[in-house]
Amino acid sequence: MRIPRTILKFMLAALAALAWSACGSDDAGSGGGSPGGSGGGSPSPGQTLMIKNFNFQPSTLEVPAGATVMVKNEDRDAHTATADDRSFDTGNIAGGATGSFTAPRAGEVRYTCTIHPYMRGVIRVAAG
Ligand SMILES: [Cu+2]
Repeated sequence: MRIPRTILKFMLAALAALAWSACGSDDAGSGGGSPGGSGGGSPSPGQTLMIKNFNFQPSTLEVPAGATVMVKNEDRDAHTATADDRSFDTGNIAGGATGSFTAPRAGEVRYTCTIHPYMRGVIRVAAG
């Protein structure tokens, strides 16, 4: 059986195109893969502060500098988490609501609830 030359040429071209595009997509796949998927997405539990029964939990929280710390108020009363040095302040967080603040520069920061000044907590901010 004889295949006409034009069809043969066409098939070769198609094959070449196929191989080329396959190679191209393979390149994109291996080149574009970023290392590690561990850093993405939701904040770790370590960066969530809970307020429960007029207590900050944990009473000492360790977070990296610049991290967003979620503050979950599980009481019915409003609370704040306000740094003694004012380096952060959530403002009023209504009962059942969640606020947040950005962890300041590295160091230990004492904070309080401005509505209930006997509520005390510490965050330890790690460098980086
Ligand atoms: Cu309070």
